[in-house]
Amino acid sequence: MKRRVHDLAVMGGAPAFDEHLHVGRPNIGDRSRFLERMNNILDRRWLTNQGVYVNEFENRVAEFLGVRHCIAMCNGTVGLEIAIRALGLTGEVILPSFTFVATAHALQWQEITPVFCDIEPDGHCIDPLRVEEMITPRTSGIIGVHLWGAPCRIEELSEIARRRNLKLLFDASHAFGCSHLGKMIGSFGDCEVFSFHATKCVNTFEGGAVVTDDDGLAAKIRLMKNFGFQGYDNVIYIGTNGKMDEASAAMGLTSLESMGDFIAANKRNFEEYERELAKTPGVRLLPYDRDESRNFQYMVVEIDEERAGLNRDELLFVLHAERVLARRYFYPGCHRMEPYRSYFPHAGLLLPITEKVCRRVLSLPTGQAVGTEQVVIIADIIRVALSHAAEVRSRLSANTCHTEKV
Ligand code: T4K
Repeated sequence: MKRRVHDLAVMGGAPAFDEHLHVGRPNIGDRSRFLERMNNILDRRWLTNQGVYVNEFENRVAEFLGVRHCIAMCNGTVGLEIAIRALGLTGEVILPSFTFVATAHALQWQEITPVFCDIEPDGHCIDPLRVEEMITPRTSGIIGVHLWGAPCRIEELSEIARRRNLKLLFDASHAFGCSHLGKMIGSFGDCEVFSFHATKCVNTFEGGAVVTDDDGLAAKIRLMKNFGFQGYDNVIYIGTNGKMDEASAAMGLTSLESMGDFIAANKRNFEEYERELAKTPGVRLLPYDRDESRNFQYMVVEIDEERAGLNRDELLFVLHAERVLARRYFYPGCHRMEPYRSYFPHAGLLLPITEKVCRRVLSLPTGQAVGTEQVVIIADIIRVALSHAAEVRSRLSANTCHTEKV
């Protein structure tokens, strides 16, 4: 435990942990069940191309979400790219800048202009009031991102999309297992896209899925993810290779079976962080709706420098020195990354909340690899550092603070 400021590693103390503690350590389900499935794959000699496990995974996901169609993908980014193309998006598409860069890249990759829109300060999702202002004659759609697993303002966005005749796609990469008004995220908008990357609550190593209730759209997406093949030798559509393989689906099925345990571990960690940090000045934990299902996959705090005494980057440095590899998800915002910062150098002028939130957010380690004892230590480091902010700051500035990866 770090009881005194001089116990902190940045002040000369020993690091709190022997090994690095990561954000995004994968959850591993029942190992023997996974290996059994891997043996079955090898026995069947059917490794990819819509195998038994991919079919089963798609059916289980669709059933769990209550949607008609789930099309498994090799990753979430390709899922977004295919969904964007299948929806016929062109020209400009409105999306938040405060997201993982894949959301913007999936558009730009197809030479569709991402138009960055500001977010709401509380939940960090796209602000429907700002969306309306960004619509031009070239706008063909809106992409909402259910950031941290909390839903966007789905009703308001759906109403705008309907009234302005725009397509509505949700990037639900963070929201598997989360609900909105009692309905699982997955059934909103024209379609929704999940990521099952290793760092997600339910993972398939690499993987993703597009889910929809629209039969025609689903048929198109299915063709597109398999080069446009309809039966042998017959290509009826432009397509790409977006297929999930059998090993990924085996991991996905195993992961789904343990999802309850994964979420319970995340929730337990969230509650521990909440108990430990609730009264720490300048540290805000994002609120969550207790009436809805949440996966607690990301443990996000906002650091208000004025009240905390240290800024987010100084605190990040303190944590890294203790071997706690907290992350600045999603800094600095897509609009400040290439190629967007060159294309739209003034985008930030319309994104005041994004700019502010980007400077404040910190993602802390959680998931099954992190226990409550570790959470208590991490919270302790934060509290001790902030309650001696002036001393810590002067030590950091003497050592010239570098906040990049350690
Ligand atoms: N939309 C949104 C809103 C997203 O958040 C994402 C992905 C996507 C779209 C695209 O979906 P995918 O195409 O990825 O399916 C990571 C993930 O790679 C990415 O999937 C995720 N979002 C993003 C938020 O986080 P990086 O660049 O931060 O990854 P990296 O390599 O720094 O790893 C993150 C941490 O996880 C590290 O601290 C180490 C740890 N880790 C990672 C892996 C892969 C492990 O401990 N074990 C592992 O196997 O993007």
